[in-house]
Amino acid sequence: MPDSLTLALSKGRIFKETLPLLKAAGIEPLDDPETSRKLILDTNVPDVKLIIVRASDVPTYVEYGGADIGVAGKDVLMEHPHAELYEPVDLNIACCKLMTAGKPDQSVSNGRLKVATKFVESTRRFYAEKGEQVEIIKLYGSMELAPLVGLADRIVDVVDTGNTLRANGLVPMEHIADISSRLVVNKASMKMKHKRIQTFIDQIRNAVRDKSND
Ligand code: PRT
Ligand code: MG
Repeated sequence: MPDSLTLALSKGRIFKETLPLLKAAGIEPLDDPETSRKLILDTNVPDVKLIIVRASDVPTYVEYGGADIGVAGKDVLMEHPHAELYEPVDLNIACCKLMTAGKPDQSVSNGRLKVATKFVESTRRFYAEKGEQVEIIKLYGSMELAPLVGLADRIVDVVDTGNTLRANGLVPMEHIADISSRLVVNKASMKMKHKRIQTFIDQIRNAVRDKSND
């Protein structure tokens, strides 16, 4: 179908916080990804489908046209600095901060700081801008563990309440970036389905604005 739409979302907080915005655009999924095993969800609009992908895979699906539109955290987008994507709307959802953290008592040993993170690109850029040489250790999750077992001096992770850091005896240190989720759009889709996608973008933008005026 020439003007059908496929939207890529991740389960969890992004899905939950995107739902009310989709609803304002007249789109409601017919299944709940938390209970269904389906990865393609039909919606009340016959030619609009949702695909459920890993948060960090959303830019890839949208860039290569596996989906026309997606919702991705700015933290994830900053790891794909050369992705060919439009980023038309800041959805102001799933907000958090990208930060460095470490043990409170730690005096930095001489030699290079070891920094464990899944955000390698942002971490590299942050320390490069400070002119500090660091060794970056790539992890895929549970970064908080790394300083506790001596794998790293610091971590770079997204922080919301800070409870996870506190529970592991770590403290937030430097603020790297404010993070929220963004609408991203495939460039070819934007050309080929311009009217349909522009209408969707306008509806989402209005829903974000209405929410902030509540
Ligand atoms: O789970 P998966 O590996 O597939 O990906 P993901 O963990 O990146 O996905 P998900 O769904 O957890 O997060 C999606 C997006 O939500 C991220 O890309 C961020 O943009 C945004 N977001 C907002 C957060 C948080 N808040 C957040 N608190 N992502 C992760 N967290 C983690 C945080 O790192 C900590 O481990 O949640 C934990 C609790 O945070 P505190 O500070 O409240 O304790
Ligand atoms: Mg997660």
